[in-house]
Amino acid sequence: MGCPALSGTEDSGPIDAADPLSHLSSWDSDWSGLRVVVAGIGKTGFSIADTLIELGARVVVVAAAEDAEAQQAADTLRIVGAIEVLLGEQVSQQLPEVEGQRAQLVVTSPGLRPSHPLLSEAANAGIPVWGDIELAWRVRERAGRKTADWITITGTNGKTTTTTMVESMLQAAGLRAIAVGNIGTPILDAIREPEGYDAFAVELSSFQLHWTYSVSPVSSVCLNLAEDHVDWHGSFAAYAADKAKVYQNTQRACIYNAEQLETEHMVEEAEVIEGCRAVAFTTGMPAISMLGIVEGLLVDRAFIAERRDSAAELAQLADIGELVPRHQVANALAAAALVRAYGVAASAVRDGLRNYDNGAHRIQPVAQRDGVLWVNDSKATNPHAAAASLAAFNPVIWIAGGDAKGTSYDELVKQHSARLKTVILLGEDSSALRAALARHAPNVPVIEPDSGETGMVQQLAAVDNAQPIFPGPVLMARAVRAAAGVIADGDTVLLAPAAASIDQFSSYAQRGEAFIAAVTELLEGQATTRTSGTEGQ
Ligand code: UMA
Repeated sequence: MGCPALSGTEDSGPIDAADPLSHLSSWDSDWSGLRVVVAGIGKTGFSIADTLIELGARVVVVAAAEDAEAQQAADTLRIVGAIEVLLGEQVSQQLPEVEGQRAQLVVTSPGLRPSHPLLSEAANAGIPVWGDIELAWRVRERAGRKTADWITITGTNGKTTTTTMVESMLQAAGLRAIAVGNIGTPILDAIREPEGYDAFAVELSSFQLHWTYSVSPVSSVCLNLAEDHVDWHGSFAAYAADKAKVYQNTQRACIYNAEQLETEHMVEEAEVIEGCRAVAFTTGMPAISMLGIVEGLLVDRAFIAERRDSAAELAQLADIGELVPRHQVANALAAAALVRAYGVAASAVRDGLRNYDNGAHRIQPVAQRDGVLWVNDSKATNPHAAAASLAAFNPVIWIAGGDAKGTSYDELVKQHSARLKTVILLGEDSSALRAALARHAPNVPVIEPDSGETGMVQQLAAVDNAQPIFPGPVLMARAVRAAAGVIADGDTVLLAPAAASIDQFSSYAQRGEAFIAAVTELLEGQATTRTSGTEGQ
């Protein structure tokens, strides 16, 4: 492990071939004059550039985006001291010089693929490439400030839930803690908070893990592994290898999923700090060194002295919430294991679960009427996430489809075909899902809501540049009406797209809101029709 070797650097001091910038290991290291290119000017890129400028580095920012938001961020960075900010698709394809010289470091946003021309150019020139997480690890220590401990969380699904649960448990233990990373708050923003934190619950995407090298968390987990983001990583094996990096250098406990052997193998292969333990979570009865479920209780057989023949009660299943699918129990156990490794008391695990707010768009019951349950799982942006919510209901009218990100639907459809009553397709190109349905669920009716008017909606969007109009909400209303045409007592109408939203919506949140609005309108409309019908009789 380590950064690519840097050839021909003019850095002073001894050069470690594996990490030529190893002397940059705290906020108080000498960052002044370091020539850095920052790639991307979204949330992450801005936080990277802003931090490096504060540290005295010479920073050039480059990004493909040219919209108003990017321009505004560029203006701000120029004012605070960026040497140059270069925006535009073409200019973003090359590695710029910094004040006429080659950069000594590139710090990239997670959205850029490793094969991106700018990053390939850096790698070929032997310039180290870090992500914001690596930079954050290097600057986490600062004289006169509290240094936060890190608990790191990755996995194909359940990251956000588990990260939020960890945050809630840490806070219940009286610690100043915050959820950061892929969840939405760049970690560098939290690091620069003047008051400092005791601990970070760090959600890490595979993109972010790809560019980390020296992070050393107190405890870490890869919750599960299924095919996702193959287009970014190039292959499933490369994706899995990046996910496995979450365990590197873990100090106290690598937490793995006893029901997914791949995660155990990752722990076996990881280089960890001496004394670090491997601890599993299971939704079944726990063996020694595991957390699991016994008679409706979440129990710990890992972080107690008497673990050979007893278990400590942490919480009741009801503490997690009302509608508790199995994967949610797994997330709660993983979160509990992560914080127990950190020394959090059992009562804080329970209080953290009770306080935890199961955010919107994750298997969110929207309405129940005439024996039909309407459920919003817009957050299910890949087949593995959709499998978890499909498994919770039967029979299902399934609203699915969107940007498939190059993944395959065969396994998902094969596994759940028996519970499908009707499938309603969303998405600009639903061919992959349609083909999988034809192969593995040929008798299940497939409805494709008429997309005739969306061309017009898109044209409108082109005219009104300031306010992009997405065709998704119009199509969602049609999908919901189509579902209403086939429902019967006992059915669940489930929005679990198994795909990203960006082809037709601004975000998964907008997709979920559109579903809720369409269901509400439908049911309120029905109520009005019924009332007026009764009046007329
Ligand atoms: N850019 C380029 N060239 C490219 C791609 C992007 O120049 O080829 C530039 C864009 O012009 C723009 C910037 O990069 O200026 C955007 O950077 P970004 O795509 O990395 O997005 P950020 O706004 O920095 O948000 C990122 C995460 N986004 C991605 O990983 C794609 C956010 O996760 C995260 O919340 C945020 O950092 C804070 O840490 C989002 C996500 O979709 C929610 N994550 C994926 C997932 O969860 O599945 C991985």
